[in-house]
Amino acid sequence: MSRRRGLTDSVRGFIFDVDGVIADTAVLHTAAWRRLAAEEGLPFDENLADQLRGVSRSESLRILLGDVKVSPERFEELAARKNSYYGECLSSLTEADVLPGVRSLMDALSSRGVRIAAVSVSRNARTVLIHTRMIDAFDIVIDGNDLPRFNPTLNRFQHAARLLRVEPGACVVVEDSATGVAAARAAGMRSVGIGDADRLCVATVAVDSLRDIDAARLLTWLSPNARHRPSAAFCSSR
Ligand code: GL1
Ligand code: MG
Repeated sequence: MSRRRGLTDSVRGFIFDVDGVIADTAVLHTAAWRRLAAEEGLPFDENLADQLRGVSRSESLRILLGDVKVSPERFEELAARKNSYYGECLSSLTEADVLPGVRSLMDALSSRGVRIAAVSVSRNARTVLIHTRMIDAFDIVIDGNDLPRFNPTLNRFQHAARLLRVEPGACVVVEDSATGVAAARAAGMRSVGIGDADRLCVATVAVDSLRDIDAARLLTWLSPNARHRPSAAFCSSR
């Protein structure tokens, strides 16, 4: 079997998404969008919720509005209202909201000398990391507030790799969204998809959760020539 171009056996960087990976905040975003949609009489279902996962606030609102045209002022008001609904939930987040398996995997990776980043398109991601007491566990943190000042020709994971000083082929992205997994792939990185395998079709490895995931076994699954890896069924290209 041929080795995939650019991927190395040694993994030297791990890049964790925040919402739905470090804490279960993806469901809080969904609840806030659902509440806004209900108030505005806009359709909202599980399919749409999945489409919005991992997508920035303004892009999410554009998707939610569909063909409905609004003025720039009203657009801002709707985005701010959604953010205020999300903010109501944020204040009650604590370290008990860190998802199972996250800390032990990060500890095991750190002890192997792997550099670790938190990267999110959410402008609230730093706040999530502060409330859950995870902020100091990362070598670098990038959130939605940082993205506008980055070179737009590189995606957020490529920026993280540069800041970690690890080449993309030695980085692994942990993501719960299809858009995030696609961005990792575009950056030339392997990925661990968390959650519904159908949504994470192109992830290198797909698992329900990080609970009980052993770091050594995970690194074996991520090896370019792994013979076995848990992945999404019915997906041919990875
Ligand atoms: C934005 C969206 C959320 C979610 C996150 C990424 O967060 O609004 O629905 O997709 O990006 O996980 P925020 O509004 O906090 O910038
Ligand atoms: Mg996410």
